[in-house]
Amino acid sequence: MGQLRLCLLTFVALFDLAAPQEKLTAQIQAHPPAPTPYHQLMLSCEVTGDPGPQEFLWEKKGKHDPLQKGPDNILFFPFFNTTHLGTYVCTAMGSLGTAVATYNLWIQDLERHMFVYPQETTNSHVLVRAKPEQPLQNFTVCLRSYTDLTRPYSLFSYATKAQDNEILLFKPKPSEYRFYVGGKFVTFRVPQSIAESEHVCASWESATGIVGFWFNGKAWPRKGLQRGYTVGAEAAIVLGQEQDAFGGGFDARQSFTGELSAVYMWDTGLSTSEVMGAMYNKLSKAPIFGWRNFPYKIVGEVYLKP
Ligand SMILES: *[C@@H]1O[C@H](CO)[C@@H](O)[C@H](O)[C@H]1NC(C)=O
Ligand SMILES: *[C@@H]1O[C@H](CO)[C@@H](O)[C@H](O)[C@H]1NC(C)=O
Ligand SMILES: [Ca+2]
Repeated sequence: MGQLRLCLLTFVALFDLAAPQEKLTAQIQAHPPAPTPYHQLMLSCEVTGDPGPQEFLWEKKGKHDPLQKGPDNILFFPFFNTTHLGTYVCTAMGSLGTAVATYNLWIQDLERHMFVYPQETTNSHVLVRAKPEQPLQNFTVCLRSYTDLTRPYSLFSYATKAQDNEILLFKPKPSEYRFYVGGKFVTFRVPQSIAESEHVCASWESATGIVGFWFNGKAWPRKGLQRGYTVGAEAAIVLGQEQDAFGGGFDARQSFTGELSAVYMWDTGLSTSEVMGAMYNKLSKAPIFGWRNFPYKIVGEVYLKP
């Protein structure tokens, strides 16, 4: 009897040891998510599964010496430049074990490239693989387009699960841009150009509801929209199709054909001189994502061409 009890106790103890413990995991995150040359950049090593004190070892692949070791989970670059590109490894050591995370720090400089949408389709688009870290009170979107379409088309479609037209830059006809925030829109009339590319920026500020619009670098009279609104951060961002559902619900009759380039989004407003900079891919503010580091996925028939 006593032996059985001992046996049971042993069994319980063994079972206890084998019980699944939360595993220590690490992940590296970049802030801002799209690194911009000559701006500051932070890589943070985020650990889950260990509340205790930790130590972080930062290394770069191909470099012999460790970059940093200590309790700091942040690797800081005051002026990020191309010499910093490469693969970074963070080893987090805690009371519950060790976890390793890697991060590929890259820049795809698209300065002389554009997305070409050769024909009307129901599905072809570019999916932007970055989004704001937090809901937006301010933002600016800029891009350049070149098309001979005269029917309506969508350039920049930012949908949340709650609102498919959370942010939308839409051209209903050649002489008009429509800019939506939270499902409501304002209209900007523009000169009708033939065989000319058009650069536009649109900005919005929640505190006043003021919408800024720049056409080929010139500021248009400001308008107002959705004062006090907050733009959701959990977004599907699509170039060249209009979303009527989160990540889908496209309509070929609103699809874009032609060329698209210099796409940028910031979580701030811009001045006219900053808009002019964006026209030439010269930035003075780090964007959420931008043409100099544009994480994207092509779906269907869109080509990246010089
Ligand atoms: C990049 O930054 C490092 C400092 O982190 C500096 O020594 C180097 O000169 C910079 N390179 C360029 C090309 O700006
Ligand atoms: C939004 O912009 C306004 C005006 O420039 C500024 O006062 C405010 O702090 C900004 N809000 C955020 C969350 O950045
Ligand atoms: Ca829509």
